Amino acid sequence: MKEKINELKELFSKRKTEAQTKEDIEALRLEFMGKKGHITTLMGDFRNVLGEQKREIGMMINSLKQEIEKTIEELKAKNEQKEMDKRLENDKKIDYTLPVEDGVGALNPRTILQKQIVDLFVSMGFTIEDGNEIETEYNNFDSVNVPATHPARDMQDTFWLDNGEVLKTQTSAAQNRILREHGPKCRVLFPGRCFRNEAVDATHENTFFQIEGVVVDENVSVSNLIYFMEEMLKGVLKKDVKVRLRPGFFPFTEPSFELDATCPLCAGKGCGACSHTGWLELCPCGMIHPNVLKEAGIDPEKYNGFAFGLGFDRLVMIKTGLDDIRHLNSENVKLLKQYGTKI
Ligand code: FA5
Repeated sequence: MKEKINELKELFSKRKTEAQTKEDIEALRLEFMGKKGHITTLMGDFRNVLGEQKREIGMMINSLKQEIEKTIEELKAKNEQKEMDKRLENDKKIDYTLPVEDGVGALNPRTILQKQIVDLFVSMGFTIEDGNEIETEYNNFDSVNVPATHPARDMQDTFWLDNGEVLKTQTSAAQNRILREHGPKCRVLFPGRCFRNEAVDATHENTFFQIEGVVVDENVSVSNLIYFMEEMLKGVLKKDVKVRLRPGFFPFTEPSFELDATCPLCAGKGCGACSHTGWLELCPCGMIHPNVLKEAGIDPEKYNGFAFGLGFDRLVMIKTGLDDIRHLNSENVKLLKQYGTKI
């Protein structure tokens, strides 16, 4: 039996030098460790060893088995490293500076539209600010007059983090911070990504974009709001558009409105896109609620203002005729490039 073990040891030494590829190593493993392998057979024979020899032979088999297992693992690791080096060496032969056949991606139509809107508001004296994507519950809800018990919270179900913060549901989440920083005489525009726990369809995404604007001063009126909205839409749609306000409800504005614009596709005559009404619902807005001003340290007796929150994924759809909002979050570069040219 001892002789047999030594023979196997020598055989393994010879075989291991011949194992060059992944397949060779696997064949070697099966030859020695497989169900019908040499070591399995040896273990079977071991049952017949008697008395005193049992301990010594048992130790020899065990030591051989461990050596084979260890060597096979080492061979595998060495081989993987060799293959990785080969792949890296081949990669070096790729010239990443050569022009790509299909071109190099494109700006998302949303990004192009955001830049146009931002430029328009800058020309009207607005400062541009950024908002956080993760917000405190206070900023997203309480600071804009939506306490925990307010039913309006149900309309903006969102993703909550373990620490009690939320993925912001609306750009209005930045209102309190911005009003505190800019004080009572300000015109600020703040675009941002918003998140809601939505049933996704052609016009609803769980991740979408809004552009919010606030103007605070003495004697701000609804006419001022209409003026800025008309200017923005004329600039973006490159058409003469009229706007109208319908009553709406938001806890952070009073009065609140839904702003409609004359349909840019039929110039208000009525078509499929506007359900033959001649109007498109575009942008919720209103006069900032005194509680919101007070919460931001602004005296509502002396100052007032308006705010609007434009969902601009939908404006992209209106402007380009894109039929499904989900394309805007897709990786379909070809389609996004094509629709980007329509902005
Ligand atoms: C708001 O989010 C308010 N914060 C807007 C506002 C700001 C009102 C300031 C008054 C003053 P609303 O939930 O309606 O309101 O969303 C505003 C816009 O975001 C919608 O008109 C729509 O264009 C867009 N929007 C909302 N939810 C989604 C969604 N799931 N997918 C795509 N766009 C959405």
